[in-house]
Order: sequence, then C-alpha cells, then structure tokens
Amino acid sequence: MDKAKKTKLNKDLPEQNTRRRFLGQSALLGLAGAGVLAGCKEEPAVTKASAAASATGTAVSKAASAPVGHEVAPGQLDDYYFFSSGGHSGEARIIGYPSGRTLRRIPVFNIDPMVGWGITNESKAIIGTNPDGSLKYTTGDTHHIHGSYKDGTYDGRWLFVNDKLHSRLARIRMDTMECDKITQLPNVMGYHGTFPDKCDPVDPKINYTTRVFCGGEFHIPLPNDGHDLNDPSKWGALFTCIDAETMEVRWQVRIDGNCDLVATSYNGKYAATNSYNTENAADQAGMMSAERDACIFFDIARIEKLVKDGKFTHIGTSKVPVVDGRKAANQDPKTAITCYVPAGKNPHGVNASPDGKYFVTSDKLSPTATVIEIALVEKWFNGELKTERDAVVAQPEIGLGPLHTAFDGKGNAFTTLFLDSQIVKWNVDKAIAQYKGDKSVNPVLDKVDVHYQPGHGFASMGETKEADGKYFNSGNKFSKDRFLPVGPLHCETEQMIDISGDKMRIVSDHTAYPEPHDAIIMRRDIVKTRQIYNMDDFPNAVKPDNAGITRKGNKVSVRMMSVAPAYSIPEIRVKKGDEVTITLTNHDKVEDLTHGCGIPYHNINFIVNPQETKSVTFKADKPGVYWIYCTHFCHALHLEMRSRFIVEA
Ligand code: K7E
Ligand code: CUA
Ligand code: CA
Repeated sequence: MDKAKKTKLNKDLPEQNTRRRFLGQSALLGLAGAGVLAGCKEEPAVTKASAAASATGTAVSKAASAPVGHEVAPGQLDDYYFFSSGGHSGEARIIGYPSGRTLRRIPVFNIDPMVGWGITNESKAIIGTNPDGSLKYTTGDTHHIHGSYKDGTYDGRWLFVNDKLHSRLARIRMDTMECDKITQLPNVMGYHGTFPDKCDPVDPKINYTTRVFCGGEFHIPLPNDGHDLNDPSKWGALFTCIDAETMEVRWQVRIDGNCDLVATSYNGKYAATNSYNTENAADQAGMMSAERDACIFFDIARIEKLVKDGKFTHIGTSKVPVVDGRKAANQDPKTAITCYVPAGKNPHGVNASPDGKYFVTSDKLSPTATVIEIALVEKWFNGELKTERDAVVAQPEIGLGPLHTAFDGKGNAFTTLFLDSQIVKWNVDKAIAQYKGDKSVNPVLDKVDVHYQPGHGFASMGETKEADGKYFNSGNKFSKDRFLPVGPLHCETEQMIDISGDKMRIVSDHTAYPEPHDAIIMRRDIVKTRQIYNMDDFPNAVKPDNAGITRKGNKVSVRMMSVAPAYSIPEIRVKKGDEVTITLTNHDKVEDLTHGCGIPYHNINFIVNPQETKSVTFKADKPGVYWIYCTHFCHALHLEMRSRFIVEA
C-alpha cells in the first residue's frame, strides 16, 4: 500500500490507539480488502481475489458470489456451526462458519419477545419462578458452551451453557436448538467453567456424556446465610457434578482455593479445574501473592465411591452430597479424590489436547503455559509419583497474558495472549523436549497479531478427537477501529484464522454483539435438527375436540389453534379481572410456517412453530377491545390474521 493511501486511511479512521502504530501491515490489509478505500459499504471482503476485484472496478457482488478462499457464496451453506456463548446478554448464539453469518440466537437466561422466552408458561417453568409465578431471574451471564460427546467427539444431542451470574447450568437440545432445562447449583457463587464428561470413569461402554462438571469461582460462606461474613478464611468453593440426563445435581466437592475453567479427560477418569486463588484471598493483591497456583484434578470414580458409601455431608438446606476435596483430607494419594498440580501464576484456562494425553493451563500472570500429562496424574493417584509437580511435563514461554489454548490435532497448540494481542502457535512435543533440557528446540512456531486482546480462542472440532486443524477463532475483547463506530459501545471482533498451513493467516473479521466468551466450532454433519415439531410432545396441545373457551370462576381458558392465515377463535370475550390462559397450537405442517401471537397492552408476545404448542397466562384488567395479531410473517393475509380480545367492564 502506498504512503498517501495509508495516511488518508488513518485520517479517516476513528481515533487511533497507540498500539495501532505497532500493527502495520496486517491491520491495514484487512481494511484495504474491505473496500474502505473505494468508499464502498460492502461487508469486508477478505481474500486477495476480492480485494483485487474491487480495485479493478469489478462489481463486488459478482466477485463475492464466486466461492473463493474462505467466503461462502450466496446460497451456499457453511461447513461448520459455531455455537457461541453470549456473555451478559444471557443468551447463546448460532453462527455459520466460516462465513460468520448469524443464524440464530437462543434465549436461555434472558427474555426474548420474539420466541416468547420468559413470557410463555412453558419457558417460565424452565427458567424458574417465584411462588407468585413471576420469574426468579431475568438476567444471566453465559461464558462456556459445550456439546455432549460420544466416542470422543460431538454427538449433536445437547449443548450445555453456564450462567456465571446466578450459578445455573442450562441444557439446549440440539434438535430444536431450544433450552429445555435449567439447574441452579446450590451453595455456589460465580459458577464459571463447564465441561461435559466424555466417558464413564468405570464403565467404558458408557462412552458418551452422562455428567457435566461445573467450577465455582468465588468463595463464600457455606452456607451463605449471613454467618462468617467477616472471616474469609472460613469461606469455600465447590466443584459440582450434574447429571446430563436428569439435570439434577449429583454431588459436590469442597476444595481449597477456587475453581475456574474445567476440562475433562477422554477416558472419563478425570476432570480438572484451574485454580488462580490458591491463596484463598479475599482481595486482588492476595490472589496474586503466590508465585504458583494450581490445576486441581478430580478422580471421578473415587468421588462417586465416597458418595455411594455415605461419606459426605450436606451444606445448609441443600440435599446434595458434598465430599471433602481439601488437601488436609487428601494426604494419601492412594485414597485422594483431588490432586493439586502446581501451575503458573493465576492460570486462566485449562484445555485437554485431542490426543487425550495432556491438559494445558494458560498461566495468565506468567508468560507460560503449563503442560500436565494425564498418565502422570494417574500415577500420582496410584501413589507412584513423588510429587504433584512431577506431572508437569512442560512449561514453555509463549508470551504475555496467556488465557486459553486450542489444538489443531497435529500436535500444535494455539494460545490467546491477552496482553500481547497475539495468538501464539507452539508445538507440544517440542515444549516437552525443551523442558527435559534440550536447549536447541524452540516450541514457539508462529505468532500473529489480532485486533485486539483476545480472550477465548478455539479451533474447529478442536475439543474433540476429530480436531481438524482448519480454523482457529480469536474472540477479541476490543474491536476499536476494525468496524464502523456505532457509538461509545463497540462490537467485539471474532477473528477467523486459517491454521491449516505452517503460518497462521487471519482471513476475516466477524462482528459480535458483546460479549461472547467461549464457543465451539462443530462440523455441520453432526447437527441434525427437526423440520417441524411433533404435536404429541406437548401434553397441552389444542386439537379440534378440546378447543374453545371455558370458564372456572374468574379463570378463563382459551384453547386456540392456528392455521395460516387465521386463528381458530375470531372473538374472545372475558370480564375485567379475569385470569386468562391462552393456549395456542399451530396446526400448520409446512416447514418454517410460524405464527406469532401479540396482545397489545398486555405484555404478551410469542411464536408457535409448526405443530408446536405454547401457553400464556395473564390478567385482563383493562376493559376494551384488543386485537390479538400474528407477529410473525406467515402468509399474504398475515396482517389480517387477527382475533378480537374483548374485555368487558
Ligand atoms: Cu476466559 Cu469466562 Cu472462559 Cu471470558 S472466560 S474470555
Ligand atoms: Cu400468522 Cu403471520
Ligand atoms: Ca494466585
């Protein structure tokens, strides 16, 4: 790029931060490709081919429709599903990858008037209500989303996602991509890391997910009922196991220090959590005082044996068995349920390598990753390893502020460096050789600037045995000058990096509404969604023989059907003060033929998909005429799809 153009570009951009000066080529390249220079407002085109096309005056749309590089042409489908957490939006998201096109938002802990999540009776029951029927919480903070496993790879059955804010685990069924269960973790605050198991620890025939592990990050009085308010030394944190099928809490382990993120071994025997507050401190300086923290390993079979043998306690009013995983109670490795492996200072993430051999912590406050060999952890649990630290087989220096590590399935690891604003590619075997004393090897293979300050990084199928080494996604916390400014709040950047070659190559910037944390990139053939619902799955389905309006005292039940373009009941008459329940079943069978149901001035809005049933209950307290109308475009007569809701004084 010539100098004149560069200067103009910089002048046109919003205020530059000082970091910009160090970035040079890679940042500017993306903008050139985006057509900013030509003054066009097309979505950033990322390949050299399309950049060249716009420079030579070829219509951008024409160039974009040819399937070049990593672009997905109009009408073409993506190769991957990208399931993302949504941070403090409380939702989960589905994105097509590599295109970055948003396909769907899945409301989970938040309220969504489009589908009626948090509005319908069915969704309220899943989210959780107070005795008066109102929602217990309307907010959430999703960080980690993971798929259920079979044979060491995704089986396409469920997604699990955490709520750090109110310590809940949600399950999403992948045939409908809807949340079907939410479980509150007792005696936990700041429930952060989440990971499904991949196999049963005892029975190898159960080679699929039956448990989900949850790390409690903040230590609190146990129970948190007003006692020990001023004595943090008595506070504690718990590691929780939830049954994947029933979504009931199976057991909890009390630990020293805290939990953060979670990883599970492919053989089902171990789960691990990185612990950055081994100091058990209640202030920041204290949490950073130790030179080393830990990665805590849990022996699942031993924990479940203790629970079976009744060797547990309860905390407060919770009925969940709690076993003691603190160091003092686990001195003998041969009976220990926990193993505290020393790791770098304030480790942030822990990730399992696809070969099943290693867990890697990214040591946020030291410039290292810590590689722990699972076979050696097993040796420690068998009493055959001298110290916990002996399970560490490498600790390569990789850069500043490492947070999360992903894998390509070819022996390489990719770690996000928050402070360096880079992704570092390093080789696990080389790191091990270096740690053993071979000074001639350098495990760091490549570094690439990202824009800016990456949090999570994850690779296509990277958390499965089928890691394919195609894409790495850098979930950046700041986008600053990467997109048109949209006010003081910027979107985030998800940067797609091609990791198939020796050198990493940033191939596109995707926008993200704040603020995604973790995500997974799943091959599309794994996902099998339904086309329409099964009416018999809804016990309250409205059929011609049970449709109509009935009254019991001041409770009115309106049982209605929809068939495009009409509701089955043209007029609903109730009296002021009535409690009205509307149950609506969509009898259309055509794929995607969804109807809405909005009731003006009654705060009701939801949709029913083909063959689906939903219900809402509300008070009719304002006399008048209200047009119930279809909110979801369904038919040429969509606007006429209405029903009179008359409230008599
Ligand atoms: Cu690193 Cu909550 Cu997984 Cu955010 S956490 S980035
Ligand atoms: Cu039915 Cu729009
Ligand atoms: Ca610490």
